Amino acid sequence: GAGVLASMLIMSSSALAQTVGFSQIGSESGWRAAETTLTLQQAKDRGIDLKFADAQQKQENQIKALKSFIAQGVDAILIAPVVATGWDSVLEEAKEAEIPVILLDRMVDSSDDLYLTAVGSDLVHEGSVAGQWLVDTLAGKDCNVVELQGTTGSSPAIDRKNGFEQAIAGHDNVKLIRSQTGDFTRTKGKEVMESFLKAEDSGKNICALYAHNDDMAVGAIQAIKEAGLKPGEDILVVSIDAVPDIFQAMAAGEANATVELTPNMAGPAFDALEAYMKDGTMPPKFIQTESKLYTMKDDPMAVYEQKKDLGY
Ligand code: GZL
Repeated sequence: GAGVLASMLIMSSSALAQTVGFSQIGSESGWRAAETTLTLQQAKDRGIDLKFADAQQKQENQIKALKSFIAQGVDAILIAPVVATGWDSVLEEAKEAEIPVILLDRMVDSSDDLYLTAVGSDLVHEGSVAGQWLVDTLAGKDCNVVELQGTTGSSPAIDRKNGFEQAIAGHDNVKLIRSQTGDFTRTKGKEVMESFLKAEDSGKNICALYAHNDDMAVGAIQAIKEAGLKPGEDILVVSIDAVPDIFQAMAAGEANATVELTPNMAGPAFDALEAYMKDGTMPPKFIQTESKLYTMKDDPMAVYEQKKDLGY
């Protein structure tokens, strides 16, 4: 009867968001693939109808996806914003439509009243951890470092560069001699490393590589080997993400250190969304995930075994 129908309506309106639009950057790295796997799994486990849109690393595709989610009248939006700028107008449209937006793993320069919360790591800290590891490992030895940056204009590329430079500042033995974007991909990482090696006396002038993610490092390791040098020894390799393949490289002595980034951004995001949808609980504007340094001394094959089936 009417009573039952009414109670069902009340239940459904106060229940968790039923439909969530997810604008994902693409599948540029193993880490990104794992984040997608975990987000889809978490939505399924929580009974959320997730509308998934892959932007192939193009901002205009993300903006199109958000406009479409708004037109569909989704209950909430998740987005991993490929770059930090250019979001104000579409985020204002979502706000107008009273659709909460949650940022995953990258930040935007828009005012924080245009999103419910952002879930991610301290990207500057990650760069500092990588830089400090290199400073400590060198122990005063002179070292020319080359850097593979992430996607130009993305918050990880900006922040990881800044963090690394903060850590090596004041250590004149560590010199950053070349820095260029590898767009977070293995292919570009290999290509750019090849150009660095050619430009630096076939790599004899390079002592270390800092890559903003493991995928670019894995591509660069291939280039270093093809140049007849030993990655992990002739050229130290430090990067970020802690994907399974970097642990295989470490076990082979071809990579030295990585800073872990959890791919589980959706867990904290959906928890915050649930609380907000249930009774309007406002989450903090930034929900920080942990970063952990792994080196080749941390039993890399054991870590590889733990991570290899997590959807990377
Ligand atoms: C960082 C995240 C980065 C990963 C890369 O929070 O946005 O994007 O480090 C991915 O692997 O491309």
